[in-house]
Amino acid sequence: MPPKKRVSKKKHAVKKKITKGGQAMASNPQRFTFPKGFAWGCATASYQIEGAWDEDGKGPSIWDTFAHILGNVVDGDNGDIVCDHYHRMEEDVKLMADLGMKNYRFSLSWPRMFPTGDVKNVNMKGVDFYDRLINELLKNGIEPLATLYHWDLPQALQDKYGGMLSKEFVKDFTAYSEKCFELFGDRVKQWITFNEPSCICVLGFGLGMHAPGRANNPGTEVYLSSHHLLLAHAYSVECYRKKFQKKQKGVIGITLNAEWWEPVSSHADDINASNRAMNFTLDFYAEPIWGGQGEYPKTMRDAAGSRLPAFSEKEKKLINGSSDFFGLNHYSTRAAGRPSATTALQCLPREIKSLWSGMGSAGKFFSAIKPMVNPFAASYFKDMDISPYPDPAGTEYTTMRWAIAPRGFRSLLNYIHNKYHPKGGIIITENGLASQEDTKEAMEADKDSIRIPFFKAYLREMHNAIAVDGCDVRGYYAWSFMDNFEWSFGNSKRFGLVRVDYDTLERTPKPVAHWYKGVMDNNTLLV
Ligand code: GBH
Repeated sequence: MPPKKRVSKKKHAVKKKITKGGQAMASNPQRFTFPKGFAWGCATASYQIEGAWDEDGKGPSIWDTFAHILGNVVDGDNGDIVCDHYHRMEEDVKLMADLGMKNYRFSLSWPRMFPTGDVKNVNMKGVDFYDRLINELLKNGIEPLATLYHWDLPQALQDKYGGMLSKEFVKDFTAYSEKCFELFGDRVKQWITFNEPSCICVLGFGLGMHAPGRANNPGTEVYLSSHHLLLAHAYSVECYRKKFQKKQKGVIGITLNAEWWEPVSSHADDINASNRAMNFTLDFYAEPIWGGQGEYPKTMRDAAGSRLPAFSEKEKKLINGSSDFFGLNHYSTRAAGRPSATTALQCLPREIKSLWSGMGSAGKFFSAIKPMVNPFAASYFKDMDISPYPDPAGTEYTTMRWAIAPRGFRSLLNYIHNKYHPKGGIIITENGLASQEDTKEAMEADKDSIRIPFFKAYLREMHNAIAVDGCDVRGYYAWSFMDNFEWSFGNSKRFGLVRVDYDTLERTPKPVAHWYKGVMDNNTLLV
């Protein structure tokens, strides 16, 4: 057991359970059964696991380029090999089946199949890989859920017209998605267009922390890239619905990421700030799709003015209702309050300062915050106009420095359910944690006393949201099947249910994987 942390008893009852829960099961565990047909599984993404970055005709993606530049990723790690899933796919699917997976969410690498981004130029070896993966999954009784875009844009399209900054992206993405429906839609019945628009646009075009690494014009490029992304999503969904859905009988949607933002006090200004934080992160992408009007949140339109492009009447109709379910990735909770000079600079993901100082890339940090502190520069962060505040005393963190706050998960589910009532329900397409407690010795001793309590607490709150609050949640995918390339953090953060030894590439299920199998097999959580 790790040393006990300071936890204030009254305010953090749930957290107390986390530290004490451990492996030890109470003699009379409580049973929490999920709705019939609830979909359980796990998730990965192409660039994070596949490796084989330039093999068999694959073209480079913007993440290949970004990771190959020293100073962008911790320890100079990259996705060249990582888990080598490309060469070990059959073995990995077999392990998934052994671990009781019923559903598997993976992503398709656009440049592996279409090296220049153009669908007229197809790389059959890349197509063949996903063909085999899908067949292998089905053979093992695992239902595939395919994400079309999990961040690895063909570099060729970035070079050609600036990627998502250009409206040309919309038609290229739509054409790419159509090809995927054609190629795989006979077997893939669940599609996600984009994984986490907010990460793509805010981290990629606002902070430069993700590919394509831009931070110079966060007052325009965050909005422009988001706008094109949403249009690409809407046209792709229209294509699926018009040409494929009736015959293939699948569903298509999008996955948004969101922290739950809590007001730091009950003061009206702080409550207002926490609402703005929700608007600028989640509602930015959710309102156009589920808000009924096909429009961005009013707070955002007011703050950004003409820097936030407007949808035409035709586009509004197209985007409104363009998702058959609400895909949600959720990891943590933060506190927001009215802007204050001393906390303004914290309006960054919590981990970012440690990231850039740890890499000796202090320069990147300063260039990212420059537009925020320059009174003449426009910035998405200034438009948001809030300050994040420190977490409540006693908060525990994962190794990403994200607060462990399971109750925020329940609040977020209620927020989405009550605000949007998404048809097709909410599917948790990612939730999980990075923890360092994964040495072989610890695992052999079945000592994973951080991950299991984390999942227990989060699943418990998801059950509350469903059974007590009436939220319509239909599925849950743990992030991630195995340790993998954690973007700017490289291989240093381990999110896997399965451990990967990056020297030998050996896979070893962590204790949490066996525990999770029990939950999935019985559709029931024991606490
Ligand atoms: C997901 O993104 C990705 O889809 C996946 O590829 C990735 O490996 C996984 O999660 C784990 O990171 O400082 O509290 O404001 C994660 C989205 C965006 C979640 C930034 C945390 C900042 C936390 N993340 N956010 S906070």
